[in-house]
Amino acid sequence: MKHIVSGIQPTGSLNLGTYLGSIRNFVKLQDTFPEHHFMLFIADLHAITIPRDRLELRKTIRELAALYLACGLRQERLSLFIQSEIPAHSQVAHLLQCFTYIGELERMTQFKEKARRQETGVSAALFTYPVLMAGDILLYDAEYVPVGEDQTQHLELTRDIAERVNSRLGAVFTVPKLLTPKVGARIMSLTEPAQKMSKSDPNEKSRILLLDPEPVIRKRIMSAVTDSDTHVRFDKENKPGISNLLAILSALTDIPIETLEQQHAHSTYATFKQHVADTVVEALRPIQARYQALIQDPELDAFLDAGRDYAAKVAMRKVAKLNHKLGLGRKG
Ligand code: ATP
Ligand code: LTN
Repeated sequence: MKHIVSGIQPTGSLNLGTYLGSIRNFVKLQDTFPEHHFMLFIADLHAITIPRDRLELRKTIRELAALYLACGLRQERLSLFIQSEIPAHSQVAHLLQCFTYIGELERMTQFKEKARRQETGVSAALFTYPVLMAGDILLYDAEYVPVGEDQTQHLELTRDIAERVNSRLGAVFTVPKLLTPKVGARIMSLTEPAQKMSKSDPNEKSRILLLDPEPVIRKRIMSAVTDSDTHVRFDKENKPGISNLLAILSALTDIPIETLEQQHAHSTYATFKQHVADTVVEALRPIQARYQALIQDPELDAFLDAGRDYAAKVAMRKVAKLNHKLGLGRKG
C-alpha cells in the first residue's frame, strides 16, 4: 500500500495557517491521489519537546482529532492516530539518531528559533526533534509528505537520513517527497504580516482559530494590519498584509490571486476585508458544526483505535527489519 503521511502537533488551538497549510490540503489530496492510503497523526511526542500542562495537552489531542475529521477528510483510505500510542515512533527515533550528525541538527532553523524563545533550559529532545519526525515518515514508507513551507528543511533532512541508511544497510526506506500547497503554504500573522501565523504567538489578534466565534473572526480580519496604499494588489514585499489576505481568500475559494485582484480592482480595503471575513466565516461554519458533533461521539475513539492498530502493524514490521539489518538482538 502506498502511503501519504503527515502530522500536526497538539499545541494550542488549530488556526487558519495550519488549516490552509496542511489540513485543507490533505482533504484535496485525497482526490488527487485516489490510490494512496493517508496516515495522519497527532504529534504529541513532538509537543512535549517543550514543557506542557498535562491536562491541556490531553484536551488538545482530542480536539485536534475531532478537528481533523471535521475539516472534511473522508474516513475511507484514512488512518488517524496518536503518535505516542505507537511505541515504534520512539524506537525508530533512537535508531535514526545513529545515522544523524550533530552538525545537521545544528543547522535546523526551527530549532534555532525555538531554542532562542525558550526561557528555561532547551531540552535535548528539541534538538533531536527532526530525527523523531524523520522516523514518523520513514516508518510508513511515505511516498509523499504534505506540509507547510516551514517544514521543508526537516523533510530534506529526512531524505538525507533515508538515503544514508539505504546506502549503508541496503534498501530499507522509501525516500519521501515534499508536497506543499500552491497557495496557503505560508499564511502570515494578521498583526505582523512578515511572520507566519503561529499557534505559539503570544498575541491572540495575530491569528484566527478554527473554532473562533463569528464576531471574533470578523473583528480579527477587519483589524488586520495592511498599508497606507489603497489598491488591493498582491505584492508580498511592499504589501504583506493585503497579500496575505489575498492568499487566504484564494486558498479558501480556489480562485487564482490574479482573478481576485481584478475582482477587487475598485474595492476599498474595508470592502475587501468584509469579503474576506464573509468567506472565512462561511468556510469555518460547517467545520465548527461537525466538530461539535464529533467531539462528543464515541465513534471518534473507535476511529482512533482502528488507526492505531493499522499504524502499529506497519510500523512494527519496519522496526523489526531495521533491527535485523543493524544486527540487533538475536536472529529470529
Ligand atoms: P508553531 O506555530 O507553534 O511553531 P506549527 O503550527 O508550525 O507550530 P504544527 O502545528 O505542527 O506546528 O504545524 C502543522 C502543519 O501546519 C505543518 O505542516 C506546518 O507546515 C503547517 N503550518 C503551520 N503554520 C502555518 C502557516 N502559518 N501557514 C501555512 N502552513 C502552516
Ligand atoms: N514538525 C511538524 C509536525 C510533524 C510532522 C511529522 C509533519 C511531526 N512529524 C511527520 C509531517 C510528517 C510540524 O509541522 N511542526
